[in-house]
Amino acid sequence: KAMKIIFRARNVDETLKFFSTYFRTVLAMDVVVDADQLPETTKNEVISFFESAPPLKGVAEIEKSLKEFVDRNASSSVNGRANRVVCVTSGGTTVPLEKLCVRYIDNFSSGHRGAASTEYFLKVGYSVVFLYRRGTCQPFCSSLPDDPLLDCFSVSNDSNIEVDALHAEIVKRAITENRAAVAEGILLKLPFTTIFEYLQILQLISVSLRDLGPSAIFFLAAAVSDFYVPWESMNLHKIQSASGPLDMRLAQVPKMLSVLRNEWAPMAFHISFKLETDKHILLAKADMALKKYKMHMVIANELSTRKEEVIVVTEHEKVTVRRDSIRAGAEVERPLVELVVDRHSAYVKKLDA
Ligand code: PAZ
Repeated sequence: KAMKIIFRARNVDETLKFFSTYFRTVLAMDVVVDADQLPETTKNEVISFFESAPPLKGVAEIEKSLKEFVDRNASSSVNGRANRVVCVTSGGTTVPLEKLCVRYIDNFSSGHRGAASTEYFLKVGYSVVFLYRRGTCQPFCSSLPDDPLLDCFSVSNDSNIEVDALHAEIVKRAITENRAAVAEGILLKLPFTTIFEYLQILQLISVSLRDLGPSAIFFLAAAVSDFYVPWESMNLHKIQSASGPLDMRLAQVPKMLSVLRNEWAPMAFHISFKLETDKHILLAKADMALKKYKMHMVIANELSTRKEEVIVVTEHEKVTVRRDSIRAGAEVERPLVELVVDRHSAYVKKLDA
């Protein structure tokens, strides 16, 4: 049975765990949290995160490419596209343990969700800034084998390199569609590795897209670390094992979702993701994120079933979106992006009215 619980909590996570052990599924939970009990996301925390972060490499280049991208896509007549832009984040951030980094903590994400969603957004007329973790899945490449260079190509008798007949179609499609999107200026790819790079580039993107107002979507599918080692307290050299067990304190990453939502791009349509392994707390956590960060949508998914279904949580509805299991090659990202586009259009229309 569904039950709506309203409570005042000191520790929301603990209380949620308590309820979920007694009731099989917590469907909705209105949480009233004392402001002073929340881990404070003050402007100062955010400022000090950025001030103490290592300088972002290639920042002028990134700003230039963003400016060109926005100039090209801000007008509604580009290739018949309706100035709709989405920033898709994809893959996991790393947390370096040393400045000259040998070891790091990683976040799980193959980047498939972000790459596949990018393809569908492009198909329905959006231009995409794809902020992705280096080495993770790329748009138009999901059908390629893991090691395309070694698996798809052979050296012929005359020492030319040829694509094997078996893979010719998918290789041709990956190359032509990717190059066409980049050349047309409707796909801008920006790579990151660390949590510092991710947040620094996300800030640059959001500030660049701010003038697009409600026409821009943030589709935040990347798995972002909650904890990190502040740069100033980080070892320069490789941590040595001779001094015994490692005792390290991780600081909390400031909750940038609130800053993105309220300051960096306040008019945009904001979608965050919530991944859990315990299905009993998934929806309540998604509900909580929706309210706490004032997201327009939170997309809830469980680790083991994330390729089959997701639940789209908004203020007014919870919609389960499933992969069409009858159609070969069907992905859950297709109906998901269709739903996002529908709700985004309604949002733009409402603000325009
Ligand atoms: O990248 P992928 O396709 O393997 O997985 C996608 C995902 C689970 C990382 C994404 O859907 C998601 O939930 N991202 C946010 C994770 C989080 O709660 O931090």
